[in-house]
Amino acid sequence: MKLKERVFSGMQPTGSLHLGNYLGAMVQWIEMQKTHECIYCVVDLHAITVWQDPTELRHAIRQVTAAYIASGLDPKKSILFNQSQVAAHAELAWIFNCVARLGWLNRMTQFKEKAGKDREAASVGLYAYPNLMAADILAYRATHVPVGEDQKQHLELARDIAQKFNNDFRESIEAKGYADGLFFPQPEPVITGPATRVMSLRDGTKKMSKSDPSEQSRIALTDDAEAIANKVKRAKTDPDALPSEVKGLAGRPEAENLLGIYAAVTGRTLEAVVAEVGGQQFSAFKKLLSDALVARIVPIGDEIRRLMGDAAEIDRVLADGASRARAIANPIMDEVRDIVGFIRS
Ligand code: AQP
Repeated sequence: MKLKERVFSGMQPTGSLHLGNYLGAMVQWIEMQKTHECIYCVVDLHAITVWQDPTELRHAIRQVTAAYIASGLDPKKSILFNQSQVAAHAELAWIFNCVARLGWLNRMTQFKEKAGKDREAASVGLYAYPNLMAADILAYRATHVPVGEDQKQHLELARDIAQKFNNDFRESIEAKGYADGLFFPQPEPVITGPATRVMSLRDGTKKMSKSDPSEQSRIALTDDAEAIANKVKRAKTDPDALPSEVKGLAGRPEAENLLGIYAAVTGRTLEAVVAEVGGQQFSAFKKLLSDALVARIVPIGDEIRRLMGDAAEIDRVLADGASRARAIANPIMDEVRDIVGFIRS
């Protein structure tokens, strides 16, 4: 990829980040900051699409920021801030609410999953969530979005919104000197983390998630060695020994998930770890897995706790990031206002 490209991504401060967030997205974020201009956001506006206690939300915003830094994000190199400090996100989201079609949003599976049976009681924000996500990315005209597999559908919608905006306002866009009518880029998903879909430790068919009521379903980045060992020990398995070939994982979602996690945290392929542990019972393999997780995750948790000891410093990092983010988004938003036909002073 060329250096001109711009990266945007974010995570919700809805609780402690977990192994899925880390392996599905964060590892890729850290990789991309070596080669790209990167903007990484704590998406607090997204978080309030479901109820958040204000005191807990403030804590979670700082904790997710600390987790970004503890995982290897360099706030001097990358731009790191919380979404609500940059008004462009909410403003562009409103414009996109008027560009996106109801039929497009009706197809979003995440809304269906999160709203559950009582759709009438879900917030309007939860429904319009993908429009805000498109605004997050396009307010910076970002070209690449490193995410886990579950965000693929939302990214496709962001691409549709960019294209419809470019088509709807083609004349205006060309009048501003964009000869090709391309104001917004088509943002590309980068779904290449070491494990793009980490599953629950309690059910190999369900995504590991912050909002799962069972703490046992996920490894939090703040878990200590004992908690990690216990969760791995209690992780759901099946009665058979581990297969000695990858194809032997078919129809065994828990085995596939645990081996996938082991491969990802030790930086190897699934084939390589199957060759190492094939034929073992789960009990022996779980010891290896828990040692590998402890070695990788516990130092991150220790660093999160250290950083959380200085809330003022975290707030300072967020303020600095927000001002750098505004410097990119504000001129883009001025152009958007002109393109749409608003008057500005
Ligand atoms: N289980 C997962 N495996 C791989 N990647 C994952 N991501 C989330 N869960 C997994 C990726 O982490 C990034 C941030 O996600 P988010 O916080 O914005 O919200 P989410 O996708 O809805 O994550 P959660 O943990 O499931 O949160 P809740 O429970 O609050 O909804 C994204 O790139 C996502 O793909």
